[in-house]
Amino acid sequence: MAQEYFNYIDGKWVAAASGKTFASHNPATGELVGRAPESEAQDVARAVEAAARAFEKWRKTPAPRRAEIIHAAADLVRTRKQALGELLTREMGKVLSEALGDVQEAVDMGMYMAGEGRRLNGLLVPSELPNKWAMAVRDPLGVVGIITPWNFPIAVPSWKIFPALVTGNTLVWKPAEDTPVLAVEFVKIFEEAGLPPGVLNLVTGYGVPAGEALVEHPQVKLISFTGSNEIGKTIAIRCAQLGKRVSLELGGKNAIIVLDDADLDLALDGIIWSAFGTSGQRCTAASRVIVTPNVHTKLAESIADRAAKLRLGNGLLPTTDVGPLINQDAVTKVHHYTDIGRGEGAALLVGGERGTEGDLAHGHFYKPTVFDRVLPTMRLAQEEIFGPSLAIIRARDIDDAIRINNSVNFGLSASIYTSNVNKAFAAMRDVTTGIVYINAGTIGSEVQLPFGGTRGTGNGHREGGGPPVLDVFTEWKSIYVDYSGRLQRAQIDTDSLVQ
Ligand code: UN1
Repeated sequence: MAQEYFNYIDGKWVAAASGKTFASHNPATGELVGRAPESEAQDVARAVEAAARAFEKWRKTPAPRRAEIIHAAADLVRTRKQALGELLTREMGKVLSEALGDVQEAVDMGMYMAGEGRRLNGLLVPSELPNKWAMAVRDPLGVVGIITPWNFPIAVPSWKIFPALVTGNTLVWKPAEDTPVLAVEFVKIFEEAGLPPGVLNLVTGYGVPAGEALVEHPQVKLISFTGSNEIGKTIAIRCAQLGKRVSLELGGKNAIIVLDDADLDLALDGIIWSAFGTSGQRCTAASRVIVTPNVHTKLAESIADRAAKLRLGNGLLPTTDVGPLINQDAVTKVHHYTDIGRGEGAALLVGGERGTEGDLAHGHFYKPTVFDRVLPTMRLAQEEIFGPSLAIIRARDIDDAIRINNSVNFGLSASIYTSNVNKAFAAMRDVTTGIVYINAGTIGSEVQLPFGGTRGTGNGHREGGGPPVLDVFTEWKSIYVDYSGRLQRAQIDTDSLVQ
């Protein structure tokens, strides 16, 4: 019998009201990892009601006390890092070292947000009138709904849960249907850390009906969503109609620019890591290399060479470089783009097919794929593939490269390799993505800086860290205290004050 997992509502582990469950499988082996509740609108409603009941007390709990619980949770994540990492590889597929990094990112975020419990800076500014005090504080929103992806099943939820909690919100979390067991294990940690019942609630299940019910519920004030563009757009439209705040982190089509003066070995390492790490299933993964003429041929050959040597396999094995894709649909999608690339006339250098040899036949594997002679306008160079598929594009010079970089409908991450400091600074100024790397690949954000992007990547919010994440989960409240004891009119009585 497969182990069965439960929703967490009002501090209790409960099945879906319908009793229905769905299965989570290991994408490398097909093994059953567990079964979780297939929640529907009534489960979501119970979770939202529990969160609404818990809100008054939680918002009045002093932030430093809230932060102690967050700190304890982050400590527990650290203690369980190895076990959580192994489970992460089993349920989601990424290689163990990367799975441990995913878990570590949650420790980092927890520690960072625990610190916010004694900060949560507001504003204190002079008033234009005498004997008057002017300040602004952050208020929690109330019940917030978070919907998270499978590719960073611990890190990305931590970017939302920790800041939401420290600022005094209560939450309902709907994790991706591919990684429900990890979500349960993460929530158990908050329970053990002493989070009061109802403050964090978990409902597992599918986008429709569970995620949809969360978006629709009138008591949910914010939807924070990380996932595909298509679903993000639907959520944004619905939230606009319902008058809700929505924070979106959607796709990417990230590029690494390599100029003639770059250290090519360094660039090669960054390209291989950014394109094929996590099997290309990061929002920040590099799916384009934009290279200037003198180094184009050499770089393309070296990339193809290295990509061909990457070993596919189960992420728990130390010999594996690249794990499986999340499911069969993902394999089909990546292969579809191989067909598109061929059809568009790009040159396939390596890969372009499923990995089916030996044990790979039990999982969802796709060989690291590299296309050369890709034109910036091709679909291969414009659309998010979310897999191990890399397009090499030639640019005339740095200006052309930056123009190509900025010409896609995404703007998450970009990188440039150059040994010329002037060019590096020009790129820092002119590249229009939310994250820019100099002489490093497109992946590897840290929690103390904002994470998010421009254009189709989001809607202007930043999560993942840095002080701006607090803006997602709070309302500003400006407070004026007049202690003059008489009527003082702003903008009007100020003239008489100037001598
Ligand atoms: C994501 O792909 O959704 O910069 C998150 C990185 C990681 C986070 C990626 N720190 O690749």
